[in-house]
Amino acid sequence: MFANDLVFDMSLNMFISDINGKKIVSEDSKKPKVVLKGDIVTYTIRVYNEGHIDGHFVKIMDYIPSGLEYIADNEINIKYKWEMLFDKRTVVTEYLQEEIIKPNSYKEVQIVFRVTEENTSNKIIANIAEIKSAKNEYGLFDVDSTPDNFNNSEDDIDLDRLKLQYFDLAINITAPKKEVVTGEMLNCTIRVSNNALVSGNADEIKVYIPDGLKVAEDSLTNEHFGWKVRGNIVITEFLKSKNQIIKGFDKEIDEQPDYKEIHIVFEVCEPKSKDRVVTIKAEITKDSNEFNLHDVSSNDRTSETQIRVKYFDFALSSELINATVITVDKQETLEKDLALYIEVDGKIEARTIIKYLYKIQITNEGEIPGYAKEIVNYIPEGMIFKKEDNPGWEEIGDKIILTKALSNRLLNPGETVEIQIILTWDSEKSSAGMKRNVVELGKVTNDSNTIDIDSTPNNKKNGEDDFSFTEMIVRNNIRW
Ligand SMILES: [Ca+2]
Ligand SMILES: [Ca+2]
Ligand SMILES: [Ca+2]
Ligand SMILES: [Ca+2]
Repeated sequence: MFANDLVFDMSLNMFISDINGKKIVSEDSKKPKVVLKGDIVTYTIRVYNEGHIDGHFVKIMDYIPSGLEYIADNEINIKYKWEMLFDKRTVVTEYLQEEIIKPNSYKEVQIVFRVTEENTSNKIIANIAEIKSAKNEYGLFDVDSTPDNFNNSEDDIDLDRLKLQYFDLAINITAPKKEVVTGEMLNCTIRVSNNALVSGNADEIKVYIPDGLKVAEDSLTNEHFGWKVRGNIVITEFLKSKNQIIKGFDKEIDEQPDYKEIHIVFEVCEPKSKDRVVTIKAEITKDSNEFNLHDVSSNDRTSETQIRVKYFDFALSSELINATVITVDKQETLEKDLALYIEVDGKIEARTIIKYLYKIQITNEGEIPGYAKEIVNYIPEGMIFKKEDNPGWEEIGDKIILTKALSNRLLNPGETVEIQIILTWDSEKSSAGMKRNVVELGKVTNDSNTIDIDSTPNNKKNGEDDFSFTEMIVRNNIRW
């Protein structure tokens, strides 16, 4: 043997050979093996002789990573004579101490650990083994590595990796629009995606039916997805079936998480809340997966979306514009303030007629276009409605007149429209005193049948914004 043939070169190779008694045959030996907490993992460690002279007195060490627990009473560990060092983080075996490793051959040992890491992340656990010492009869150093120096660029150290399994579904509910009107059908989308490695099902989805929505009856969509109303909630098990399994998400392979989508159709109804904001909340209430793992994060198992129900609000106001006082010998028009209080000559021969002109304004103060189909005017006692003065108005009862003049006039939000009415006071037929002319919206409509937010048509209720009155005084000043 020549001097330059005296090459001493030992190397180490480690690989996971068994998980829970099942032999691991992997094409990609360095791809992490997925495990669960409690799994029993066996590593095989081989020491190769890549040199030209025998190797002796080989000791191997294993750096125990966090997440793995060394099992002292395991029969493989006993067989291979592993000893825990004082640091409790390293085990060493002298099992190969008596063996001679010939050039171009190897000897192996095994070591067994239990996985103690929780199934709450895709944490990688790397177990590392290194040659602690190796000798030869010439007292030579290894040509390319130093034992027990933890240098991962050398050939006397190696590792293999585990990856934790975990389960993580997430739900997301979306509405097709943010602003709705009553009576509208709202088709909401619920997507359940799988953010973790473990495949599983969202066995039960619950949606809380909010004030302002009801589950649409006779909806084929709701029937298809099997929604069942239970009081204030609506539930489906549509995603429970085998063909609705949501595949696990492997960040190294998949571009995006797998998901399944279902739909629910609501009908918008008048909300009770003042802000008319409706919050729809969906929740994954039951799930399953092959390992019976708990979902790691609870915050994404519920999802909320908000919509706003637009409001309808018509308002009416009226005021006196002027009054024209007509006597035998003169005609005079009094502007508003003067017109509110008029003294007339009470003598029978001094017959006086007063024509009161009012304006009535209707304003759309809401968010929905609509129509003022009917406007009602209650004529004060002693005042007279003359059809010839008011072509758009009809008498519909004793001292009640009505106009449909605006019934085809679409009033958009923010818009105001004005009409007029003339009422007559006649000293021959009318009494003196305070006169109160009352006007109210008689009927309003809109395409969504949304009711007015703060008033009811034709209920004659003082204080509502669709109700207005003007008080005039006529004083009959009798001078005989
Ligand atoms: Ca070496
Ligand atoms: Ca080394
Ligand atoms: Ca109103
Ligand atoms: Ca009213």
